[in-house]
Amino acid sequence: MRIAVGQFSAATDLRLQYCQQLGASGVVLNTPELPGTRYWSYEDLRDLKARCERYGLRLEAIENVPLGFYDHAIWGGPERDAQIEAYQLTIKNMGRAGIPLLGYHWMANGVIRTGWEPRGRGGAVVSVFQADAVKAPGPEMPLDEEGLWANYRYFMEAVLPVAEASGVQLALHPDDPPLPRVAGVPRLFYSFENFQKAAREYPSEAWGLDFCLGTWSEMGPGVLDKLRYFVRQRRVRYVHFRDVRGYVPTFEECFLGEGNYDPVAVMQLLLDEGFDGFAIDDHVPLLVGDEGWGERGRAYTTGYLQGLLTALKAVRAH
Ligand SMILES: [Mn+2]
Repeated sequence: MRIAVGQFSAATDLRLQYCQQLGASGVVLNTPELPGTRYWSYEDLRDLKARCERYGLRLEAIENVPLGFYDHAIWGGPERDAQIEAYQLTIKNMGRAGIPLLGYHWMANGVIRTGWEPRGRGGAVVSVFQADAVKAPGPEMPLDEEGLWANYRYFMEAVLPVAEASGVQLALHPDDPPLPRVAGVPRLFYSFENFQKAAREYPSEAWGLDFCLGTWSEMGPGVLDKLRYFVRQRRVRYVHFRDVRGYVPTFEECFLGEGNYDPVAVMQLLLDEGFDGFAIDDHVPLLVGDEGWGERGRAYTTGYLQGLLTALKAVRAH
């Protein structure tokens, strides 16, 4: 098990140097800034990986292609087949470039928050969600949960075999916020039951999870049991370490250890179960002086995880 740093899209020298300074084992690029309006080329992916490696960082995963690469696949639009073909090409090119993991989600309208407010410790700025404050109803979606399932199956049937043949694993992030419908748009991966159902349908090694502790904990109590269930099934490819206070329909993000779960118990569980993937930061509270990506909040989170992992390993070695 190792600690990487993620949630950035431009692999600049300064950013990679910063990750190296934090002592990260690797990085996850989130929707990397690469040329291409439908798919990413082998050459660009190969060069991206080489850039990271020049800083001693493993490119652990790419998280999310632009939503415009596969939005029609999610809601069943006219470009669906063309998008799926291009998505297959991205997977093949990732495999050829030696990038083993592609994170994705199945949200037609993405992550939704109703505010960023100084509600964290000492006035740290955190994201907030209140279902009754969701404004601007999304576009009318002639779609329901069954339709989302059907589109998901259609997509998986097309991309899973390509992922298997390419040596690439797919890692599914839960819908955030995990509600059956947000801003008038239906959702699919908002419950343990729906994840279980998908896991049963896809026994493939290429079907895995980006287990976002924040989002999973927003669903309600018992996040440790859900994590243990999927870790034991060898489905968890990596973990988003982010803490949240409260459950849907109302929650706010917070510093690790202040929210819905005990980070020590989570790390202990991962070690006990022999988890051999990695953990990364996710959203982080913004500290004084932070803006944008939040270097200070990320350094805090990454150091916290590294210290926790180091301490628990040392205790086990005795
Ligand atoms: Mn997440």
